[in-house]
Amino acid sequence: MDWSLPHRRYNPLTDEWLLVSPQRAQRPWLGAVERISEARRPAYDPTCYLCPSNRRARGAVNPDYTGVFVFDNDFPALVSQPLPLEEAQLGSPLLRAQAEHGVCRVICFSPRHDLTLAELPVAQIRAVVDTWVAQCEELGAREDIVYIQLFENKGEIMGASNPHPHGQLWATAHLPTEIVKETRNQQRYLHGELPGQSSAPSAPLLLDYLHVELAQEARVLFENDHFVALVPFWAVWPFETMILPRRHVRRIVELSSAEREALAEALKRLTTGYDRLFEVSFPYTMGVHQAPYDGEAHEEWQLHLHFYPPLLRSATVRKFMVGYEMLAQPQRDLTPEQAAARLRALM
Ligand code: H2U
Ligand code: ZN
Repeated sequence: MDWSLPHRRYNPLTDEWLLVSPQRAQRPWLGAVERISEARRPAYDPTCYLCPSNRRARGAVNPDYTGVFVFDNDFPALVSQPLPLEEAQLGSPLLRAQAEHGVCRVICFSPRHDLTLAELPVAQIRAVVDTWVAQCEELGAREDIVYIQLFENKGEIMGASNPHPHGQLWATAHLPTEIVKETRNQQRYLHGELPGQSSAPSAPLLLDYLHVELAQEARVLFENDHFVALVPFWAVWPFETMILPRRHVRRIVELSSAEREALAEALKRLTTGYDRLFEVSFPYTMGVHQAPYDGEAHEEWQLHLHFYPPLLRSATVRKFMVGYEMLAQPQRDLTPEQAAARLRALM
């Protein structure tokens, strides 16, 4: 196959296809140009609701914290008192609704208003990883919680409401859609039931995938003792990446101390590399995907992190997921291999 011609690629994690149109990468751009604010921020901002000792929007006062600080979101998308979870009776199988409840928390990565994850020392990123683990241990033990989504929305372009370095967690009583898809397809892979498989494999989908990528090298960005960063073969966003553990790890709570340290190093290296790409504090949505906390073993699951950055060709030109992509399927011009080559040189 000629990879410089239009083709489609399969995402086995979601059972979805992606259109790749490499010949189109040179098309001119007369559209929207983003404004990236690069003003230097103070280490402490008296008007920031995440800075230590400041008052938040609903009156709570932050402690004078020095490390990572977690609090219950003052404007949560979910409420935590368990509601009856039965289906509403709406008179048609086409009208389905269920009560949902859960926990929404904000995780401040550092007391420093002016730093990003990329700019924090590895020891502080390690403290963020340890906080993620502690939160999952606590919430994962709850009977009423089956999934914990850890994430960070970074940059105004991604809708982040405050530049103070922070992420969030939303923990829910139902599995969210992306996790349902990834669970189903990892299960199908382990049973040898994904399209193209002739027999059941001995390892989970993403562990076998990692070995393919390490052998082919074209999409690998860097490796350390316990993690590998790569541009997935089926990446949708121009500079989309994943971080994968080398061994079979289902949930973040299973990581050893050395693995947490290695994850912190990988996060530091990937985010600083991203910042060099367009010489701007690189916006993205990133998050941890892990097995449900529903009491099942989930041997099919492999822990991983997704980074979905919106920028396409410069600090100010972003990719839009509109038109054909909203109505039909995602499409990209730059190939994942081209993106990997550019990123690898910066890591
Ligand atoms: P984002 O920047 O990703 O929007 O995250 C900020 C979160 O902080 C957001 O979910 C919460 C918002 O509800 N928040 C508080 O909990 N308290 C506040 O005083 C302001 C913002
Ligand atoms: Zn702040």
